Amino acid sequence: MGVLNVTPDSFSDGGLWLDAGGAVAHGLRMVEEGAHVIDVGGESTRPGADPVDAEEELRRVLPVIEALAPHTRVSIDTRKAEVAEAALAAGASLLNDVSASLAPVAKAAGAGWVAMHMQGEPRTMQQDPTYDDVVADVRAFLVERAQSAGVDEVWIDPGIGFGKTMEHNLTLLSHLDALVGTGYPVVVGTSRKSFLGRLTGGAPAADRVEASVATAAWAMSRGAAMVRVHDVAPTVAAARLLEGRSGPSSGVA
Ligand code: HH2
Repeated sequence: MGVLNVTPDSFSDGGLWLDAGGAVAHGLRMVEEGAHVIDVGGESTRPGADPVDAEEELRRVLPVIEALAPHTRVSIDTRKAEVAEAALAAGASLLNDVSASLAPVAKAAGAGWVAMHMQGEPRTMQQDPTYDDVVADVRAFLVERAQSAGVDEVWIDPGIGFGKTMEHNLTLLSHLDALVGTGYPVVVGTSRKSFLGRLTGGAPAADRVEASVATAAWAMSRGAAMVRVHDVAPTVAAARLLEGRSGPSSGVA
């Protein structure tokens, strides 16, 4: 899943793809590089981000979705039912729902649904995230949402960085099997996130590519069915390497 943020303030690509033509070209480039889904978002959910109204969000995403949908699967990354409905009508077929609350919209549209776990809401979620047991809490939340959704195609996502400390993120990544074991396909988004900056000595977002690819490869090797990334080409290279290693003809122990 390639990330396409049509926003002025996303933490890593904010402002880069505000012009619809540039955004579409970047989306098509990610498809050429091997992305299967392009995730279009018009509101940043980075910690501390200001909310955007539905009209502005739609103005940003609709032309991009309409142009990309004939060429690739498009997902809409939104927390608003109104935006999700319009995006699905415009050609998106997957609802990437960081609030895990829009299943009825996906169901009504016959679309797929990604339920992501978030503690709190973006403006305040990093202030003091606490869990009894982060893996068990996230797993229980996602299974409950997935089971009650009534949607045929449900994906679950631990929501790396959404109301989670670095320790929480690393614990979730090292126990991905707990989510994979639910039987729902798992999505993981670590790409360029701030905990990778901290782990790599303060690298800015654009210099977190290696750490992003390494964590995506880790997630895929632990059974994640989809990774949400900014850097499609090196992630696809890592995915192909993993397939080769574990493929039936590799013969490598
Ligand atoms: N992370 C972000 C946004 N949407 N969706 C899913 N399913 N999983 C994620 O981990 C996830 C997500 C945050 O990253 P980004 O879109 O790059 O930045 P911003 O929210 O600032 O636009």
